[in-house]
Amino acid sequence: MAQYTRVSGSVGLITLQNPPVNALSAAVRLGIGEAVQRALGDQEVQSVVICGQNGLFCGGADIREFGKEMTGPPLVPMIHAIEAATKPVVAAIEGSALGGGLELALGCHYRISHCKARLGLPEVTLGLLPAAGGTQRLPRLIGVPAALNLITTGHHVTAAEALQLGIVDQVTEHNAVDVAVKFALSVTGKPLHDRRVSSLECPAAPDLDSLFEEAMLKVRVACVQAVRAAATLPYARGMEREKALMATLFGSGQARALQYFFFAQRAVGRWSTPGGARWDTSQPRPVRTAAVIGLGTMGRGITVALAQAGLSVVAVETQAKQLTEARKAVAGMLKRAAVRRGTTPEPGSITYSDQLQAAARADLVIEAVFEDMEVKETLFRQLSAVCRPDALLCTNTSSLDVDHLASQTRHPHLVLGMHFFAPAQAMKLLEVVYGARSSPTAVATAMQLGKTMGKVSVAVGNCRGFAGNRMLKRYLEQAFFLLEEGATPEGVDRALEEFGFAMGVFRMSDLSGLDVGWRVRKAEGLAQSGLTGPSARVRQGRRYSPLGDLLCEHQRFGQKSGRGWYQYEPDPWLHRFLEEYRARHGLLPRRIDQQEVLERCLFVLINEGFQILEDRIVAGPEDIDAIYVLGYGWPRHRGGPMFYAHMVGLERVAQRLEHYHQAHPEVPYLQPCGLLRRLVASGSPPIHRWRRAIAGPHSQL
Ligand code: 3H9
Repeated sequence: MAQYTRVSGSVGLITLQNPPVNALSAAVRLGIGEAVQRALGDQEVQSVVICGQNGLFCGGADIREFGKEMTGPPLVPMIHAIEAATKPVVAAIEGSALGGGLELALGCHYRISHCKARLGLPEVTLGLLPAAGGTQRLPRLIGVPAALNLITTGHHVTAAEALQLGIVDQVTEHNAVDVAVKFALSVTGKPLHDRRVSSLECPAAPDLDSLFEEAMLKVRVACVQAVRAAATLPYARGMEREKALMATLFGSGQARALQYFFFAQRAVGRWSTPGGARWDTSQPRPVRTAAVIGLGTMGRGITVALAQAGLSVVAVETQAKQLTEARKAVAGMLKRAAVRRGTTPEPGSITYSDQLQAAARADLVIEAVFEDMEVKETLFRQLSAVCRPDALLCTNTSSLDVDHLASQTRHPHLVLGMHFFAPAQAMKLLEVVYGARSSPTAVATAMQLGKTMGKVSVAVGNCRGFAGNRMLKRYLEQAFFLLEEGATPEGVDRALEEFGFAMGVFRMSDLSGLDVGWRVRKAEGLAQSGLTGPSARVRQGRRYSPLGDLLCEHQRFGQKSGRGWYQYEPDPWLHRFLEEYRARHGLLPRRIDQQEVLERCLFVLINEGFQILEDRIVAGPEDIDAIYVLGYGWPRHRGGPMFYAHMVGLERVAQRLEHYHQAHPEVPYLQPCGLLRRLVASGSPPIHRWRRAIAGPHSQL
């Protein structure tokens, strides 16, 4: 909808009304078109201002309409009509002008922006391009290099940057609508021919060809082609090109995955637990002071993330040397972040101590000490004695039992996992792990704190490895089995990297350090040295690969020791080692193609994802996808493992798993889990219907 009023005697004010972001839905497009006609036909009106209600100009096209049949008037002719108007039209930009919202503003003759507004063309992040004239008008307005940069990265700019670039005409600290109305009165009757961006010549840039060639190498080809059309063709032909390119993108799998992920990231905020706690019925408690216990790599990152979120932080480390080093490291991280943002580091929000007692007054405590149950048990008992009785006690464990830690305290309902990902100050993902006794308020508080830190928080039930690491275990296991059967680390990594992972599984393990998993496997009784014969490759009655353990026994811990799955200097050791290992265990190497690598590694991970859904560890597939894209490097343009399964087809995933299970009956996780089989039997419903299908006693399966 769009509301039309007349203000200050002669200004027609059009207000976009579609909460929460005034997206350009069919009704809004219709409303704007009608309001523009009214304003232009109103004899009393000399100029027009377009704004959005509730301090937000417009978040762009309504993404929920994509993929559905188009209804309502199209955007492009509507923007043309605004630009062609003979009365000046001024955009009053507050909050955001993104995508189609900015394209609408570019169709106006003037743009006034509030100083806190952000502007951008983020379509590329949804697998699209700005197809309401954005690729044609922006280069004409600000030149090809700057426009190419904004369109191909999707980056938002601040109002000050937009002014500098020439996107907006004026920036104000006051109410942008009031300023725009005054401005509209001042430009009444002025000629408009040089204010219509589509009629401007694209500013000349030196060596345009090499600029486009270079951009082609780095970015989305369609965006570059569309901007090239702006630089080389008349406006009308450029618009045809923009439309044709958009049509090729619109139905692509990438665009569908990126749009799905846009909503998935937001859906995880509407969390629920099997116990009935929900985001909309649970009130978070305010957290003003947080304590971090243990200032190793994770503790330091968490301290920085909390301080940057404006909390007062008490950072506790009992080892003097570590405390001194941490203090320096944290100050360095804050300084670097401030330089990046062009601000000065916030002073005085962190106090350091070598005494646990310093955490006594904190609203919430996050422990990030060594990953060892005994150490953590003792700490939780001490915290329970030292801290306020209403303090939330959180553990940053990546795998240990949250319920067990809760049982060490006086108030188990206030104990939770807050599983950060390294580097904690930068990674977007936070797993909030609730135990059997965690209260809804505790969950809501940790979820809210994650949001305050700029993270996407996902509520996850307590189980070994929670959601992310539990799935990762199956993926790693298959990668090891593939090596046993004849694959090489290079071959497996190549397949995964071509799929879209920034790093294959072995390169990733080398980076994070092989000794970490080895320590965990030793504690679980899985890593045992000196075993020979068939028992060397079996644990707890199932196939087990000791390859990771053997590498550690050879002091190959990954990049930190100069060697892991890869040698960082010429060294044929690993291939010889694998050959000897296969010969010792009577394994005949075979050629393993990329398809098998992907299916074995990814489908087993997806299968575990279905099991996690069935176990009600998370509430829906979006939770798993958010975890995998934001925490485990799953390529965003593939939407996440569960969305990928939906795209591939559940029947195919189940069939291929069955096929591999028959070939490897000693690997039970290759057998399609119950939920996957039931979904296939019920006709493979689309992903947005899985939640309903899983939902307990009312299950439709
Ligand atoms: C486009 O414009 C194509 C054009 O070139 C035209 C081609 C012909 N549509 O993020 P939030 C929902 S493509 C529908 O939490 P914030 C969102 O799902 C579009 N819904 O708020 C959430 O719903 P829920 C290019 C949208 O204040 C709620 O609004 N534009 C849209 O943190 C609140 O969202 C973009 O890519 C939308 N366009 O941030 C901009 N946008 O409450 C996408 C949001 O049910 N939007 N929703 O979970 C954003 O970046 C942020 O939402 C914004 C506000 C910065 C605007």
